[in-house]
Amino acid sequence: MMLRNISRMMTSKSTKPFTVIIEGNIGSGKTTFLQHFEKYKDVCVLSEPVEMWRDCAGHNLLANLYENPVKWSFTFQSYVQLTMLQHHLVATTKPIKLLERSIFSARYCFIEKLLRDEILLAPSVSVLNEWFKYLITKFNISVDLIVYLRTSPEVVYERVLARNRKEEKSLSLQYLKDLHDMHEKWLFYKTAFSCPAHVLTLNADLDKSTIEKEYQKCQDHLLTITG
Ligand code: DGT
Repeated sequence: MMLRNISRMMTSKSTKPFTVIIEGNIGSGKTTFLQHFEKYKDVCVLSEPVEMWRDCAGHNLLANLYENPVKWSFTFQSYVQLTMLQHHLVATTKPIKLLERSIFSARYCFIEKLLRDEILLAPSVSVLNEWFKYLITKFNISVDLIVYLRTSPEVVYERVLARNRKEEKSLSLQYLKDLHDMHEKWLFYKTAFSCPAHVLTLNADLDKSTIEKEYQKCQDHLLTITG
């Protein structure tokens, strides 16, 4: 069903790449997923702009965020929104474009959580939201498929501890549980916000040695597009 839909889209006259956003909790394996697809010549892979967040004209906004969320969340989310928009707008001649996260998860998961925790207050969220609505209507940032790397919070917590990213030292299991719930409501149960595309859910609790069969499910869909 899905394959037929994608093929139909690709045989239409549009030359826009088939655009896939890769979503999932912190530590769900988005980077590893993207690395798997980097080897295909028909796929344009755009990793998340974390390095830009660590160096905005010399400022480490990611570190600022974790050190003092009340002070820096608005600044951070503003920059995330800009850098995500830039990724959505990257042009490619390749038929498939994969993006790590999106302007949508920034708005629907992270900003929403910051609002619920009262780290961002309603007026600040309103400003970010007005920008969000303006950007998604004025720019062509349409998405054709969402790959949801579904995990359990306990598993990603272990991974976050193991990778030991210096900015993330204060990340708690509770934070990951809350963020998991935001993703679940948006992408799995579909009870919060709208999904900009069909969602393909993969079991991303599997470790690197067994996750290939999950990647294969996505690969089957995508590589059919290029014929
Ligand atoms: P992966 O490959 O699935 O392990 O992906 P990560 O964990 O490297 O990438 P991601 O996007 O889940 O998170 C990178 C860091 O940036 C992490 O500390 C969470 C933070 N982050 C990403 N997007 C946002 C956002 O919109 N708002 C906030 N507050 N933090 C964000």
